[in-house]
Amino acid sequence: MISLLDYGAGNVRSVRNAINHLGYDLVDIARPEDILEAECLVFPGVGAFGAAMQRLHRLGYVEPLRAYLAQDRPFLGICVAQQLLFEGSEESPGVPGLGLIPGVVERFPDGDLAVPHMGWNGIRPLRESALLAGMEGIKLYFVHSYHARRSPANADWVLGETDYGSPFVSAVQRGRVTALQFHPEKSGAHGLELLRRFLADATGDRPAVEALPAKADAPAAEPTRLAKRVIACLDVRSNDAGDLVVTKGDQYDVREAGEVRNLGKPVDLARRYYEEGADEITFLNITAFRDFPLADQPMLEVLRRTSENVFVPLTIGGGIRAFTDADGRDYSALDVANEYFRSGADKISIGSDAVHAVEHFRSRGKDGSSAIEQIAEVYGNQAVVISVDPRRVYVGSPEDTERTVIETEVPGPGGERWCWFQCTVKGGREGSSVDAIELARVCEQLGAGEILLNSIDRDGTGAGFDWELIAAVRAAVGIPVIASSGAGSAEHFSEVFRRTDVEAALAAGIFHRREVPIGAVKAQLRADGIEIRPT
Ligand code: 1PR
Repeated sequence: MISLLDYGAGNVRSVRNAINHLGYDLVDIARPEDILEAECLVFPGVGAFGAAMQRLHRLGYVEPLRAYLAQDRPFLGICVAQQLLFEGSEESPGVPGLGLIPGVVERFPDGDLAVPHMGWNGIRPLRESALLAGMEGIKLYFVHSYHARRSPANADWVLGETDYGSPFVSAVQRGRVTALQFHPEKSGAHGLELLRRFLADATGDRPAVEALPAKADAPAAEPTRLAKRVIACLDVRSNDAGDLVVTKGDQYDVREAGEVRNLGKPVDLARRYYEEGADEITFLNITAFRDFPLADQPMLEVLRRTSENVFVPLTIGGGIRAFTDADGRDYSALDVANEYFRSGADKISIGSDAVHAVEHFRSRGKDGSSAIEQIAEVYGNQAVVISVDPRRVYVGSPEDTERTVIETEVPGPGGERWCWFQCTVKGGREGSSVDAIELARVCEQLGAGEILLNSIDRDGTGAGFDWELIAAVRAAVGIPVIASSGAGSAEHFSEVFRRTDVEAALAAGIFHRREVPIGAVKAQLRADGIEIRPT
C-alpha cells in the first residue's frame, strides 16, 4: 500500500495514474498521524517552495514528515518535493525547508537558456544504484526553474546530476529516502520503470532490477543535453452530429464540403502518438470560446481517459477565461483551469484571453487580475502556456505601423517587404491591435511559462514553419517557445531547429493523416545532429 501526500496544491492525478498503472493501491494522507503510519510515502511536490512549506505547516505535516524521514523509511519525493528536502530556496527567501539535505536551492540564471528548464534531459549517475542501473542513455521529463547543486556537504546524498548550463542535482538517495527533480510519471516507459523499481524496492516486492535493459553506450561522464521536443497536437470539437472529433483546418477552416473534417477519436489518437514517441500531447478545444468549457463533459472525459494511459505531459487549451453561466453563476478562469488540471492536464493553454490580458496590461499594468497571473500563482509558471494565433499584416515600411515589424523574405501580395504579426482571438475570427511579439513579452511578465506559437498563414499548408515569426518571438522572450503550423515533412522540423532557438516543434495534419510518422521526424532530427529523446 502506497500513501500519497497530496496537499491539494495542484495536479497529482498523473502520479496517481502512474502508480495505479503499475498495479499498486494508493491511500491519501488525510491527517498528520497518517504520515507516521505509512508504509511507503510518495510526495509529488507542487507549486512554489514557500507555498508548499506553508501548506505543510498548516496541515501539521512538517514534524511527522521530518520524523518519518529521520527514521529512514521508504520515501519518494518528486520535483518540488526534492527541493523541500534542502534547507531553503532562493524562490522563497527566509522560509526554511525540511532541512534534511545541506544546501539552498537556486534559480537558473537568466541568459541564453530558457527558464524554466522544460523538456527531456538525461541523468548522469554518480554512483551505482538499483534505481538507475542501466539507465545512462535515457531521457526524463523535467520542468522547473529552481535546482539544487552538489557540494561537499551534500555529496553523500547525490545519486545523479543533469546538465543545463551547469550541473544540478537531479536525483538524491540515502538509505530508503529517494527524491527526483524530474517527473517519472511523465517520462514515458523509462519513467514508469524507475517508479516501478522504487515501489518494488520500497514495498519489499524485490527484485527491482532483474530485467534491466542493456546498458546504453553513452559514457557516464558525458554531459547530458536537453532534447528538442516533438509535439502532436489534436484540435478537438464537436462535429455536426454532436460527436467529439479530432479535426484539422487549412488556415483554421476546419470544414470540407460544408462538414467538419473528422480525423479520428481524441483518446485513440493521443494513445497512438504516445506509443509512437510524441514527447508531449496537446489538445485544443477549438470552439470552447463560444461554449462554457465546464459544461463540456466529453472533453473532460477525454482528458481523464487519456491521462490514465499516456505518460508524457498533456496540455489542454480552449475557453480558459472568466464566465457567467445561464443561471448567472460566475466562474473565474482559475475555476476552469482547476477542472482541466483535476481531469489530468499538466499544463493549460490560454489563447483569446491572453490577448485581452495584454490589452488590459497596456492601461493597468500587472494588477493580478489576469487568468495568467492567477493560474501561475496556484500551479506555477510552467503550467501556463500561451497559444498565439497570429497572421501576417504587410506594410510598405516600418513607419506605417506602431507594431513591431520584421523585414521578410516572403513578400506580401503587393511586393511589401515588411510585416507585423497580428494576434487574433476566437480561433482567428477576430483581429486585435496586439502583435505577437508584444503578446509574448507581456505574457512572460504576467507569469506565463511557455509560448505555443501558431501561424494562421501556415496552418495546414505543409509549406514549413514560419521561422521568421518564430525567430522574432523566440528572441523576444526567455521562456520556451513551441513552433507550430505548416509542418509538411520531417525536414521542416530540422529546418526550424536549425534556423531558430525554439525548444519544441508541433504538428497536427501530417501526423493525423499518417503522412509522416513521429519516428521519421525523430530519425531526421537525429541524422541532422539535433538532440532528441530516443524512442
Ligand atoms: O481562444 O483560449 O479559447 O483557445 C482556443 C484554442 O483553439 C487556441 O489555442 C487556438 O489556437 C485554437 N484554435 C481555434 N480555432 C482553431 C482552428 O483551427 N479553427 N486551432 C484553432 C488552432 C492550430 C494549431 C495546429 C497547428 C499545426 N490550431 O494548434 O494544430 O497549426 O497544424 P499543422 O501541423 O496541420 O499545420 P481560446
